[in-house]
Amino acid sequence: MQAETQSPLYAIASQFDTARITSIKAHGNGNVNDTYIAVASDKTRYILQRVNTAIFTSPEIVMSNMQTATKHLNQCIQNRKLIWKVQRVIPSKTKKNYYIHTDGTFWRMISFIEDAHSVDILDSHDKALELGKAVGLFHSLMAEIPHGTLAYALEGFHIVPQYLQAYDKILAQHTPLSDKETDYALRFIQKHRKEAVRLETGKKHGILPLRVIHGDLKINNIMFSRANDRAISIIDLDTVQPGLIHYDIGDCMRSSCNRHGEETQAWEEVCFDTERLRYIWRGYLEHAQGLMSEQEYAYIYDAIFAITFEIGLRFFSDYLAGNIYFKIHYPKNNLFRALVQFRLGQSIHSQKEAISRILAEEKAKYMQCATARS
Ligand code: GN1
Ligand code: MG
Repeated sequence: MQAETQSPLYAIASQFDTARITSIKAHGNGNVNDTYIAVASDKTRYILQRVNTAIFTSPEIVMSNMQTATKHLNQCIQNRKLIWKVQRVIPSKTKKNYYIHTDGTFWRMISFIEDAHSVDILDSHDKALELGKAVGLFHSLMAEIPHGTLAYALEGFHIVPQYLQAYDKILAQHTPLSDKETDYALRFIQKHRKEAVRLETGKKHGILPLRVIHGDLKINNIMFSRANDRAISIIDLDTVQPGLIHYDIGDCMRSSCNRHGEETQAWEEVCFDTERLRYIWRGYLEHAQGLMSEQEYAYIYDAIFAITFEIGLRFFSDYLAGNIYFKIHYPKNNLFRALVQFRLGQSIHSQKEAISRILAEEKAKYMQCATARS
């Protein structure tokens, strides 16, 4: 115990304004930051994180965006009596919302959402509905913050043409080995690169407006109550910044409608589950149906395809570049992650009609109910 509390992590945790920290353990499976659970002598649990400053090069912006978002969410909860939990940023003893250690590393502490859990794979339609409601609620509340009040925590985030440019550059420098997996990835990117930029075209033409987005709305950032399986929080507010809500919707759908999860090596079995889509979309519309124009609705299929393509492209580019961005657990981890997304993308592409039909059906149903209610 003595040796344990001498780890530099304890010195770092002691910089935050909490009771004495008595235990620290690694937590979660984030791909960029290092995350720990710190328990204090009064039994309160906290999340202690080292922010990856090679990626978030202005971490103060991350923290100030996070505070703007959490302040607004807390006000909404109080004023509208919502059943929702928001992570609190714990101040440092010098009253900052972060601590920079003597070795230059950047740390923050946030409250732990108790009595809740996240999932990597949805096991029921009820959870899918709940997940959609959570995302819709989050978007509708964030839309009340003018996007110009937030700075960019990550420039270029989700901008597919920029990821393609970076990929072309990497490819010009490294000739990848020819094997079945790599060939599949190369061919998929080549075949679909034109379709994957549609959101950016919509943005350029003024059809898709900027709003405040989450930026990383994948399935395991949504928390469910242990008591009743209601979605009660959305965590990981690192990338709250101006963007297209389509990025979030795409990210949510690609991560939630893949029953094999993001980390499987059985990539050839991956497919996009349209029934999950139906329930998530239904839940989303319950809270957010008034947010988008008809023209914006017309880009939802494109969003699902584009973000799946984008995440695959980023994994594959990182594999080719020598795994410098995403943490890996085995040498070909990023290659297999990319293949999972590309296979999912292929499945989305081949079900375009069914996906578009489900999106339209649910929207029409919602509109009918809304009219009947009014
Ligand atoms: C990264 O670290 P994590 O899991 O919160 C990445 C997301 C990807 C995700 C894929 C800042 O998020 O964009 O969708 O991995 N975050 C950043 O699992 O690049
Ligand atoms: Mg994240």
